Formats: sequence, C-alpha cells, structure tokens
Amino acid sequence: MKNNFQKKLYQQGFLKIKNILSYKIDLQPVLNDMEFVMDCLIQKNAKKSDINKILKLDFRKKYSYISKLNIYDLDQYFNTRLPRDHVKEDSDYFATQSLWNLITNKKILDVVEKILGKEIMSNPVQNTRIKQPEKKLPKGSIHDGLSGRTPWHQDAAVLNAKGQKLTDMVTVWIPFTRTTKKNGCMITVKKINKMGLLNHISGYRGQVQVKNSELLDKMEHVPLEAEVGDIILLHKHSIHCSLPNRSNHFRISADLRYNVAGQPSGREPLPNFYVRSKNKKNIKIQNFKQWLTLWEKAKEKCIPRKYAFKYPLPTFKNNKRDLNKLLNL
Ligand SMILES: O=C(O)CCC(=O)C(=O)O
Repeated sequence: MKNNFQKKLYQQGFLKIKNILSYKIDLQPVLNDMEFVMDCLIQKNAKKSDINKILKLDFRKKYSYISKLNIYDLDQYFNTRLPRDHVKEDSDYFATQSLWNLITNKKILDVVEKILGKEIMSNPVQNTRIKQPEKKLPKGSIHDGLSGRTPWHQDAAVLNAKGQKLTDMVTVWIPFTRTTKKNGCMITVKKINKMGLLNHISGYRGQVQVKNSELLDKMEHVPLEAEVGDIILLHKHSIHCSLPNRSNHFRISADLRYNVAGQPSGREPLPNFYVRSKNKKNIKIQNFKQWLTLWEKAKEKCIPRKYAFKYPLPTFKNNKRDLNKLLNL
C-alpha cells in the first residue's frame, strides 16, 4: 500500500516541498566551501601579481575569473563525485563537511523516509552544479549538464543494468539560488514517469539522453521552479531536463539521491551507505572523514579501470521501449 506522499510522487513524477531548509544553516556552508575551493584554485593558477586582488572579489566574480583560466575539467572541482571517466590518483571532487551535513540532513531524510521507508542508503549518483549565465559559457559547455543545459533523461537510466532493474531510488534536488525558467530550472512532463524506463542513447559528450528526445520538446512542460529552502523530489522515471540560464545571475544546485537499503547502488564501487535504519548498528559511516575515506577507496578501485561509472547504452537492445513507439508515433 502506497502512502499519500508515494502516491503523489508517482502520480506526477515530481514533488516540491516548500521551505524546509535554512539558507544560513544548511545551504550557505556549501557555498562557503565552494568559495574555499575557488580560493585554492586562484592561489594555484592565477598570475602571482593578481592573486591578492582576486581573492578579495565576491563568489560570482571569483568564479568568473577562474572559469577563464582554462583549468582542465573545472566543474569537477565543484562536483560531489569522482569524474565519470579518466579517474586518476589526483582526480579531485567536492566532498566537504558541508555536503556531508546536507546528505545526512534530518529534514531531508524525514522526507525521503516517507518515500523509501525507514531503511535508507545514500546513493552515489550525486552532483553539485554551478551554472553561470549561458552567455558567459565557452561554446563547448553550453550542453554540458554540470555547467550548462542538461539533456532530457530519466535518473534510473544513469544506473548500471542491475540498478535499473532492482533499485528504488529518489532524487532530491536542492537549489542554493532561487531557480526560475529564466535562470535554467529543470522542466518535466507531468505523469510521464508512468511510462517506466525508456530507451536512452549517448548524447553530447556521452551524457545519457532519452532516445527521440526531440518529441519531448513539443509536449506540455512543467517548470520545476524553486525558492531557496525548497527541495524538489523526482521519481526515478520522471523525464526531465534543464533550461539554459538566460539570466545575468548564477544558478547553483545539488542533486542528491537515496535508495532503499539492500538494493544495488547502480554505481559500484562508489560509496553507498546507510543514512537511516531502525537498527543503529547499520549506520557505520557516521562522519565526514569516514565518508571521504569511502570515496578515496572507491577511487583506488576505479583508477585501474579508468572510469567511475558507465551507462549501459543503448538502455534496451530492441526498440520496444523507444519514446516514439510508446507514444504510438
Ligand atoms: O540541475 C540540473 O540542471 C539538472 C539536474 C538533473 O537533471 C538531475 O538531478 O537529474
């Protein structure tokens, strides 16, 4: 039997929970840590004579400055997870105390519990995204989901084949800035999650993308706008993408995921650990340092194979689960 929360999420494909996080307590620490990373990058990469001046700039100006320095894979310094490909000893990622606090935030877990039940694991499909105004982006980044538009996809499709079949996962999308149609909120199509997992293909720079996604462009969209303090939940089969940031402001967000304990994470060997359980002994990862150790151990395992995760693409070998077939087109 589904509870009201589960029913609503399944009925629509998304749910907005208003005003549950505190900017000061829950969100600003993450932005402060991002700024710390920027300061480190400035110290390392800026012209010596500029460093003191640049360090005095605000968040937005510092980021704009470093984004022009041609730093290899810049988004990765601000992203919570290992890079998808080319995992190396010195691969960086944004695993900070503030993010650990967010992943294990009681207010978030209370909501997740209503969807997944009392046995919950943090799922390693996680991102933090800093999106500058699109007009400031280099051409190659406009269709890159970390810094620009995100293609139409379902979150279940970013798991490996086992995860796609067996994992009950929910996405918790968290804005650090007010997010609107103008600055690139996500959009979705109501109830489209009910179609189940669709066939995906490899899109721009290997990003996973619904096959025939141009059909979605023509459908009626729901903009997933949100205020700071709100969170948005996505059903694993919700089809969504994000709009371009056509504003003059930054759009910053995190997307965290959780799965029912005991099911595959869909991204082995990346960290997948209990964050809530009736049996306290299951909560083995209890602080930031232990979490970071999990990521470092995962990195060691990923270095020889060179990748952190791979998408099984195309998702299905035949075309029975292509969007156009299911829409009878
Ligand atoms: O924040 C975005 O632009 C995209 C997020 C997204 O697609 C996701 O969380 O699956």
